[in-house]
Amino acid sequence: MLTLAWSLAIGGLPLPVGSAAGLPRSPADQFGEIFLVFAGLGTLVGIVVIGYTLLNAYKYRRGSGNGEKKDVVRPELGEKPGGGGGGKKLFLSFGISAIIVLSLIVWTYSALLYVENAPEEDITIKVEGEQFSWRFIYPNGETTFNELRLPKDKVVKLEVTSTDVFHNFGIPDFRVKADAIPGQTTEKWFIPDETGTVQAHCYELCGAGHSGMDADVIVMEQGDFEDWYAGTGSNDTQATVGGDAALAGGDA
Ligand SMILES: [Cu+2]
Repeated sequence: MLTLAWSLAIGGLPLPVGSAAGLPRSPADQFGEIFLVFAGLGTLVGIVVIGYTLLNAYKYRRGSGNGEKKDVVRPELGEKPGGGGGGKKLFLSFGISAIIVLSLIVWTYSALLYVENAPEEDITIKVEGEQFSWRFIYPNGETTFNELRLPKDKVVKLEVTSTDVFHNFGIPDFRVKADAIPGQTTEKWFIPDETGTVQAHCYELCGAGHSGMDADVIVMEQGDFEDWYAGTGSNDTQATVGGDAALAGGDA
């Protein structure tokens, strides 16, 4: 109960539910919020601890007259110190710490569960890593190399894999990162919320050309994207064949 009250109290954080615009909250928003809460609480705890330390260092400085009462019974050598209020302070500080830590675990876990449970996607794009480039395959078979076009404010699902060695596909601006492993598919979802071009990189050392294994991620207005996508239907078969040919020729 206390845990829940606390998690609701931290900055009045919204629980992970849909945003006002009808779009689900994006993983980038979730991660940003987790970072802010941890950075904020860390700073707060730091200020309290360092502030209290400095306050006492000043209060009990030499010559201040504090802490020098003559009637205090000090323990003799080998004797257990008395006092301490029956451990109330200790109990309180442990209690508060436990509530904070447990609340953070519950809240962070629920936020990450939300990211794990992908909503209904608007478009699914296959991503294939191959030394040393990225191949993007759209639902209509259209295949592009090192260039990923996306519609703004749509739920995008990526199915990431590799045709040779381990790679890792990441778009830092959208907080997306997915292992690209041969024979496996890693799914990731996100919502591109700004038009423009950002970069995707490979995040797994995969060979001599790893550092140049980048791709342009071009986020377009929905209308522009639909126009572009409609124009790609004609080379449907060609694109698929091209993709297969490139796949077969991958080892050459
Ligand atoms: Cu790489």
